[in-house]
Amino acid sequence: MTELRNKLLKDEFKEKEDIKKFPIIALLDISEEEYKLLKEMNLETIDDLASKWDQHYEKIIKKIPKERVNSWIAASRLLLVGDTDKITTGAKIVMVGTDNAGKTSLSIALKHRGALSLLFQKLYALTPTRGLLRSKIEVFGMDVHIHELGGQNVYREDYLNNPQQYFLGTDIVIYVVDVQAKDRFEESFEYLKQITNVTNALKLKVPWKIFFHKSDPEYEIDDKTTEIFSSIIEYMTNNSPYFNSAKDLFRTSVKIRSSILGAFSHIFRDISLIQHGVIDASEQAAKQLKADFFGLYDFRSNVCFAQYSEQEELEDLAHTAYYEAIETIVNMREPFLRIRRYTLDKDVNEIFILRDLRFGGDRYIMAMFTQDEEMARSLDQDAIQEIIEERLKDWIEFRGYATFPLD
Ligand SMILES: Nc1nc2c(ncn2[C@@H]2O[C@H](COP(=O)(O)OP(=O)(O)O)[C@@H](O)[C@H]2O)c(=O)[nH]1
Ligand SMILES: [Mg+2]
Repeated sequence: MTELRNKLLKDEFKEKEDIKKFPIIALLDISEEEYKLLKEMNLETIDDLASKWDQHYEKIIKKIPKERVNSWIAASRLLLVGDTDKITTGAKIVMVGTDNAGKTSLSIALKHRGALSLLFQKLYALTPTRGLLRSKIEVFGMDVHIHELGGQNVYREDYLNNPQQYFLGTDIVIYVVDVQAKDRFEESFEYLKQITNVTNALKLKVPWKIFFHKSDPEYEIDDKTTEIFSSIIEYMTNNSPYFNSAKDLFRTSVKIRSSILGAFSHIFRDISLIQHGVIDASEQAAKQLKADFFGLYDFRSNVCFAQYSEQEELEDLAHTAYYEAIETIVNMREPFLRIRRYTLDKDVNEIFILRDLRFGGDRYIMAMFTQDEEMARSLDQDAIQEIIEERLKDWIEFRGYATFPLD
């Protein structure tokens, strides 16, 4: 705990008692001017920020970048852990879309490990979900409940008539569109409009994500489809306050599993209050490991929560390499290490290293790309463990306090 205080507070506050009453300026990364703005909105102490932030959130983020505000809220919550244990809630994702869009397949493909042929056997055998299907994935110790709303007409009416029953307490809504089902675009768009209408009427401040799913590598999108997509994006931009087409839109396919892993990982990082701390820590770990990509994956769900990438393209490649590597591991219960070489454009050679790690009672999988032969050869398990532990342990320990319930 003291270590956390050191990371979050300015020097002069590190030794003092009664954090609750500290002025917000005690936080390490906040300027006088920003503090003044918060004070004008009646947020003065760490306690105010941890417990009353939501009353002023919309106003504040018009003046100060949301990422900064989120990191202060997270910091104050973390500092008050103990007083505010109840904030560990886990997260709830609702997945919607017409039947057959691929909702069930998405979470199966994300979690699957072992031979790829087995995955496709599973997906092939799927039958349309009836009514509500609940499943759970674990993302860095946080329970994430996925509620899939079966898409047939008979059920849709119920969601639209009793939206509170299905949507209250939701952290994210994912709308899944089947890009290959051209004859059902109209219907899918109509359903999306109906749902956004009811959630808007409920005043649910939920971030929406759109998956253009079944974007298989060999499938070509025609002009008419592109047009429909543009109208969906335009509609969402105008009708959902939190929708940002630059980051809330994903092309996914079970045939490119990295697309699904990438999408879910982005979403979790995005809703986490501690994202900035985690990004910084990941970058430091990467630098120390001389890695061009560094990722820490949750052992059970595969979601990559902590990530740093020197170039954006490496992210996809890393997720692909990750799946390829774990497909070959027969016994995941035993400690494992995988090393593989990849030649990229311009004769750049990247060494991919994958290994399992433990923090506390939990297991993680670390993946990295490095061009440094010497580093790759000399890295032993303890060294990696030590570096990551030093950089990321606090964040991992407090991850559960860092979900972002917008409502
Ligand atoms: N080509 C292709 N088919 C998919 C993809 N994802 C799912 N499917 C297939 O679409 C069908 C419906 O999937 P399902 O997950 O049951 O849809 P849900 O009704 O929305 O839950 C199944 O036959 C899947 O195998 C994908 O990315 N590409
Ligand atoms: Mg289903």
